[in-house]
Amino acid sequence: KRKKTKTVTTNKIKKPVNVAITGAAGNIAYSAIFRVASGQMLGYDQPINLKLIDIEPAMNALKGVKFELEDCAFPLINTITITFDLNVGFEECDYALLIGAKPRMKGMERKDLLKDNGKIFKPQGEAINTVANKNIKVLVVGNPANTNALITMHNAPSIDPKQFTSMMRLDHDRSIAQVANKYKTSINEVKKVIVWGNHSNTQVPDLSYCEVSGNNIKDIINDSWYENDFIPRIQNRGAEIIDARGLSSAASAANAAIAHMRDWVLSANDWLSIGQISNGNSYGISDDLMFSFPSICSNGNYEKIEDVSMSEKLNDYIKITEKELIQERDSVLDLL
Ligand code: NAX
Repeated sequence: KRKKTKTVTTNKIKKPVNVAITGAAGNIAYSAIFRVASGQMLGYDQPINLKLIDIEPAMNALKGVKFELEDCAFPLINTITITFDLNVGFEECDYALLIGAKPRMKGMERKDLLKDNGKIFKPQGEAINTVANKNIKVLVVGNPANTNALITMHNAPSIDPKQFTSMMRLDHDRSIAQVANKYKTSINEVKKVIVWGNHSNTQVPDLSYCEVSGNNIKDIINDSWYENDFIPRIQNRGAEIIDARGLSSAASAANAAIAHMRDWVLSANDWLSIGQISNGNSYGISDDLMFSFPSICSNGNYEKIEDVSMSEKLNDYIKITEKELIQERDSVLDLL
C-alpha cells in the first residue's frame, strides 16, 4: 500500500545578489557591512554574496572583518570574498557602496582631498564598466562624494548614468533630525526636506516644502533660526563631529548609505535628496554634475522632482554650490 505524500509549501528563495563594498576595512564600512549582511539594506529575504574590497595593505585587517562576519552566522550571507583586485570585487556586481577613500582629517579642507581621492575612482569606474552587471546600482560615499561619483560614472560609459549616485542622505537625515528637534516632534512627522547640491559646506538645506505633522512650515525660512542656526549647522555638521570625536562620522554615514540604497531598491514614502547626474534638469543647473535634487523612489528607480519653486535667496545659494561642483569637476578633467 502506497503512503500518501504530504505537499509542503515553501517560500520561494531569492537568488543571491552581489554586493561590493570598498574601503571595507575602514570605519564606515565596519558600521555598514554587518547591517547589510543582516538584511537591513536589501530586505530580510535577499541572500547576498559579499565582495569586500580594500587596498592590499589592508587585507589582513579585512580578513579579521571576514572572520567576524562568519562568526555572526548571518543566514542571508551566501559567500564572502575579500580582495584588492577590482575585477574580482566588482564581478557581476549588482550593488556597490564605494566608501573607500581617505577621510578628511582635522583642519583639512575637502578640496585637498579631491586630487588624491579622485584617482581611486577612475579605476573603479573602469572595472565596473567591464565586469559588473549593467543594471548595477552604485552609491559613492567616499569624499568628495559628488565629484568622485562623476569620475566613476564617466569611466563606466556602458552603464546608464542614472545608475550612479552620490550620498546626500546623511545631510538629508541631519536636516530631518534638526527640524524634529526644533518642533519637538518625532522624526516620522517631518516630511519633504530637500538638500540641494554638493555634499560640502555649500550644500543648501531647504525647508520651503517641508511638512511637520502634515502642515507646511515654509514660513520658517524667514525665521532667523533657519538662516543663522539650521543652515550652518547642517553645512558644518561633519566638521562639528570631527571636532568632537577627532574622527569623521562613521555610524551615521553607514546608516545613511544603507537607507539610501534601501529606499532606492525597495522605495520610500517621502522626498529624498539624491546626488545624481544633472543632465536635463528643470532648475537651470549645468549638465554633467553630480548634483543633489529632491527625488522620489519607486519600483527600483528614482526620479527628480521637477519644478520645485524657490526663493531668490535659495536660488543664489544653489548657484554657489553649483559653482563649487563645476570647479571640482574642472580640477579633475584628466580623470573624466
Ligand atoms: P577610513 O579611513 O576609516 O577607511 C577608508 C578605507 O578605505 C581604508 O580601509 C582604506 O584602506 C580604504 N581605501 C583607500 N583607498 C582605497 C582604494 N583605492 N580602494 C579600496 N579601498 C581603499 O575612512 P571612513 O571613516 O570609513 O570614511 C570613508 C570615506 O567616507 C571618506 O572619504 C570620508 O570622507 C567619507 N565620508 C562621506 C560622507 C558622506 O556623507 N558622503 C560622510 C562620512 C564620511 O566623511
